[in-house]
Amino acid sequence: MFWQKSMETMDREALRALQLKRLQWTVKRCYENVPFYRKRLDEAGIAPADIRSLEDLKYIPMTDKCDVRDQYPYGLFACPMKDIVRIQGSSGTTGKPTIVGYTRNDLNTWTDLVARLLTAVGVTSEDVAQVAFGYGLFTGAHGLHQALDRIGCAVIPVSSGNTQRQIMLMQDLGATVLIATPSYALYLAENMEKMGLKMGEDIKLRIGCFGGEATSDMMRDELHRRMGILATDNYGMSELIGPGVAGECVYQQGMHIQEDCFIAEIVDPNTLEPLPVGEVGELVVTPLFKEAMPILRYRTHDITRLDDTPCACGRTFVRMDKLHGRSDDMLVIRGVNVFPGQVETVIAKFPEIGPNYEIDVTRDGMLDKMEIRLELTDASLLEKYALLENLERRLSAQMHAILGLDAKIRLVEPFTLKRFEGKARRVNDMRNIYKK
Ligand code: DLL
Repeated sequence: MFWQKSMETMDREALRALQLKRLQWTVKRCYENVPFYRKRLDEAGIAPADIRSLEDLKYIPMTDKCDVRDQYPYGLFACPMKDIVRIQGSSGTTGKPTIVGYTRNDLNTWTDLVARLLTAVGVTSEDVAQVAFGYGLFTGAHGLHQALDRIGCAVIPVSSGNTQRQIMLMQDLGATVLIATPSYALYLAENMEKMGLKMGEDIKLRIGCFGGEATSDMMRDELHRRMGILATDNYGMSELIGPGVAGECVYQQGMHIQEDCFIAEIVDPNTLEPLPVGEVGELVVTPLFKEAMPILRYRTHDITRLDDTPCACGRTFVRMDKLHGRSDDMLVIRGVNVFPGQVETVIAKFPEIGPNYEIDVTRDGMLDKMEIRLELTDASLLEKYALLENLERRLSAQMHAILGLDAKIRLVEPFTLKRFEGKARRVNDMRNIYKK
């Protein structure tokens, strides 16, 4: 199903022509309205008129998170405050949030972009949609809410948290679509099971639109198994617009990047040189429609791969893989690069282990130590010492094979690891504390 079929299925040549026109508009808007970009572009010796083809994109300097932070709060805005109708942001891990702004037109385009993704996975005006993202500066709740409203769904803005009430409303109001982070959706599923609720009878959910953090294949299958839903993955970022940048269609072969509104590049995260389609690297995105806060070649620090092979859904937009990780999520442990996602790859092969995990990294003298806590799916295993020992040994060997280093495996009882209402935090790197 399509929301704006003519755009979503545009032929590649027409799409490239549209991208170029919109890129030229964006560069000009930045140059003329944002002193930060004028200086950057002048320093690089680029004038807006120099952008004559999409290949010229590579001459434009990249923008990074620190630039957004340095220009806090409004330094990157390209229009007067009278034209701004919404301010959102994302919580930084430290200090002030990243602030982003929208004009009326920005909000309108954003709403359609998200409506496309929802429609692509089968959401219609018949649906009752429960939004369990936290309402606030986070773009997730408002971004999805606006689009659900535009489609004509009955929107239930429950916000995140208060799990029992969340489930009660889901049951009483007959929600058919759930909007949440995948880790919170799993937590909801666990609680529904504990409450003895029957999927399909007490709970009517049929589609889960997840995002804001990775939905691994394992999580997707688990969410499908436990809730009976089509669990779909959606990618976005506040600085780029919020949700609406990319999302899966029903074929779930990667997330279609909405290329009429974004140019996606993959670059080598070390050299920042563009890589050909099919190579794994850092995603760099240039939105092509933003009036309030245009941003040029934004480094997402998200690691992925583009796939331009045709998709059975008919969309002509390239797809991005589920994220392989974040370049700044990478842990360097005893000189070995480790991505938390690798742990998920291992546990996916063990039915005895649930999808939640925690990684502690500590330093003992000069030596980094890694402990991975994993949750058993069946508590009775804890009484079967030989089985447990065997499981631990197999997990250690697999972790060693995938991560390339030894990690201590600790198996814990079901439902004992921390659960999250928003984005999950799986890694506790305590080495700085230990260094002192
Ligand atoms: O998370 C926007 C969003 C909200 C997207 C709801 C989808 C649904 P930020 O708070 O700025 O924006 O965080 C952006 O979250 O750089 C990724 O590292 C991560 N992220 C977002 N979506 C996914 C996903 C929103 N589907 C950062 N898979 C990004 C993996 C994701 N990581």
